[in-house]
Amino acid sequence: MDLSKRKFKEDFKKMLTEVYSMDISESESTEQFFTLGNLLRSYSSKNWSRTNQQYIEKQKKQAYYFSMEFLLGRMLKSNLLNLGILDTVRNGLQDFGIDLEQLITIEPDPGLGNGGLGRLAACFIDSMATSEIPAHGNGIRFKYGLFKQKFVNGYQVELPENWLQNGNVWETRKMHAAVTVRFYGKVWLEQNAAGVLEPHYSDTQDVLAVPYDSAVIGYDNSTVNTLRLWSAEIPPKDDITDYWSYIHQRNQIESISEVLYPDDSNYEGRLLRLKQEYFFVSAGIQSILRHYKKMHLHMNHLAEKVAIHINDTHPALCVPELMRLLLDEEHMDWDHAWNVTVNVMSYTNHTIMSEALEKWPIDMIRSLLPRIDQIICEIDRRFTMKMSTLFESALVERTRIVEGGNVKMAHLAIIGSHSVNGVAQLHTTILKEKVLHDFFLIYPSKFNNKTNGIAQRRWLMLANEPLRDLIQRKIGNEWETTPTELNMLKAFRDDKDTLHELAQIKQLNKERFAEYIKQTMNLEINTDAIFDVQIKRLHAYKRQLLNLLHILSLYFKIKDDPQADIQPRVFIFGAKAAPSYTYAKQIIKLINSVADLINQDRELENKLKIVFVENYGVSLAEKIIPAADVSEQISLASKEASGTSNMKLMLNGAITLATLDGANVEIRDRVGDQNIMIFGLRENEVYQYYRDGSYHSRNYYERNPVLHRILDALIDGTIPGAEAEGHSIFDSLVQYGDEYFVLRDFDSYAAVQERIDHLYRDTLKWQRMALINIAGAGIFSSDYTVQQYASQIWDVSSKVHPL
Ligand code: Z16
Repeated sequence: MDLSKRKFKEDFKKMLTEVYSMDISESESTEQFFTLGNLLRSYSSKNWSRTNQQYIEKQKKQAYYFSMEFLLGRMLKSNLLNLGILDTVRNGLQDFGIDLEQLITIEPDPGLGNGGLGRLAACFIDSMATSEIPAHGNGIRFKYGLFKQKFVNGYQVELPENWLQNGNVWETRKMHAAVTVRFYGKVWLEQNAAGVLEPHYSDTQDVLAVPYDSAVIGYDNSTVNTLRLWSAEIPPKDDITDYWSYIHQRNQIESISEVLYPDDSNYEGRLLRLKQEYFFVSAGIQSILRHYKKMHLHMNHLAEKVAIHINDTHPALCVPELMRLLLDEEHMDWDHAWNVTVNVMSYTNHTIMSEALEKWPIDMIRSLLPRIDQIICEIDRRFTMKMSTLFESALVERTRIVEGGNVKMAHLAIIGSHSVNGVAQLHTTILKEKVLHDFFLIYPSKFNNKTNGIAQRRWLMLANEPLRDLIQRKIGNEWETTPTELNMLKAFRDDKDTLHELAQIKQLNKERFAEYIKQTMNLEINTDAIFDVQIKRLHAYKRQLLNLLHILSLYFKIKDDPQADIQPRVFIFGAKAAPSYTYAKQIIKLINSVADLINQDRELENKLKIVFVENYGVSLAEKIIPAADVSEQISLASKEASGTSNMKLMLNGAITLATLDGANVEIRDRVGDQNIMIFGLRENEVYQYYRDGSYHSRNYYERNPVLHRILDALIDGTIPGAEAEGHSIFDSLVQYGDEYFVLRDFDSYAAVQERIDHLYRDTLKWQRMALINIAGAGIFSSDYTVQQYASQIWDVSSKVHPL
């Protein structure tokens, strides 16, 4: 948008007096932040209503991204950037003596997600608006986001994240758009006057779903889409007979949108979680149908105007809920309703980890959602009947929805969708060949790949302004909306000046991060050291332990020979563990104890440090990623569906140290073997071990002296404070088979770590690799990913055409 500094300053002053009756000199950061937020809302409001108007006028097909999680991160700077007024506002505020970077920290980081899946949804809505795709987000307005992590004596402690405490400046409550969601009760079918069976309900518990809308502002265009998050409230009543039971009921209802479940790739079969899933699914679909009806088109044509995306199985009840509405409210017959539903729905699978697969006891669904239960059973019956004529009965049994008293949500999502996609090439191949092979035999054409992506606006333009400036000076700014243009940087691969500048920028970012660590953790880190970063949820398959064992090997190397020629390293960890995931919490404690041991050892001064940041999340990622030299992507091959921090770190010039897992494979394809450090078992080797059962981790302990010593350190008192954890982790690796092949991959990992140690000493060579990584990262923009969803899955329009 066009905005002069003078106009902005006038607007800002005016808004401050109007809202707070304050002069700038009397105002504090909080008032200034809310003033700026409100001003941005007013700047984008015209485009917001115009966007919606145009969707209606042109009867545009719209996509709705249903996701339990949207891990947005702070929105102030992002909105300023997308509106094209970041510099104007920064300068204007400066004239008032206000520091934008300080104001930014006033905004709470809305952590409405666990990790990759939620952050992907946030990158997608940014990219959809930027690519002018008519698509919106639909989710839950959790009162409490993902818990705040504290370390107490090295142990993770969880505290509530009350992000709404001071209000959310970006949202608008839309009371007129509220809908009712029914739970429990009895349902029966009765013939109406026309002889049609209609459902009747009694004793239901009704919940009012109230939407809160936020603007999703496109970058450098006039598209403003909507993120609609639902809040659960008690329906208005004018006949309250028992006050206390009313209060009780209100609390019960409000608990539905109270808190995000803190499990990443792990399923918790709680009733409240099932309520959450149905709540936002039912509210979202009712609201979509309400909107559709304004166009006065027949319900048979719904799929021409509406696409609904099921992000992982959490919203899989979309399938029976749309069926319910089409059958019961719109009086469609089953076959037409089913045809419409399958054409509307599409589903993304995000993991092959079996513990993540949602299975709900059919009895639980029957009591909570009696009508949905009937519909699921009918879908299952028809599926089984039809497939029995086409496939062997064992395959049909394996693919049924209702089995062993449980509803398999992935099966429901696959059967009820026209598209099923994985999130990286390797992941999609594994789905087709292994995990979902039965379904691939039944529905080969449903399966497709959409490799994940990241929003280069947040992860480069905002997080790393010095790098953005350098790129702009070298190749202009075409890449901001056509990210593969970053390829042009390759022309500078042998340009010493550019490589030196790149090194300087990395150094600056490392110094900034070191300063932050000094301030927040009172820890000094050597900025000449290699900053080696592993930031992701704590999960055994991601193998933070492999990283830690290698750190211990360096520790012993230096202790044995204080003069050892080792390039100094700072190992940076950021990770939250699910509160119920005991093993992951033990690993956190162990890392913290090793950090204490190493960080306090004067002999290791400047050579080895461990920084385990508390409360890792989007805001911290924005500080860490630009300062990273090495990107640790070391999951056991086949287990990480895609990974997305791998892409963010690459885009910021870190060198990837990786197994050939998830999107790492595609990163390798982009940059070539010389510019990435690959190690470890390949996916087929892992599966081979599964088949022949020939992996015996104890042999690695017994026959590898280096490993032997490291593992002994876990149980012989070398690491003070983590005796119990050390024993338990030792046992998991040596005694109980080492499920994720940590010991098997150790040597190969240590070997590439040593290569990194040597490579880093040649700054030009290192920066040449960094540059090739930055140049090759454009393809991993979520702009391309959503453009492919738009054209290949949703059939909705988009500005830029896919590659
Ligand atoms: C999640 O973050 C992911 C998978 C899942 O089943 C549940 C959650 Cl909360 C992650 C994958 O682990 C990761 O590999 C992938 O990059 C990310 O989803 C986005 O697809």
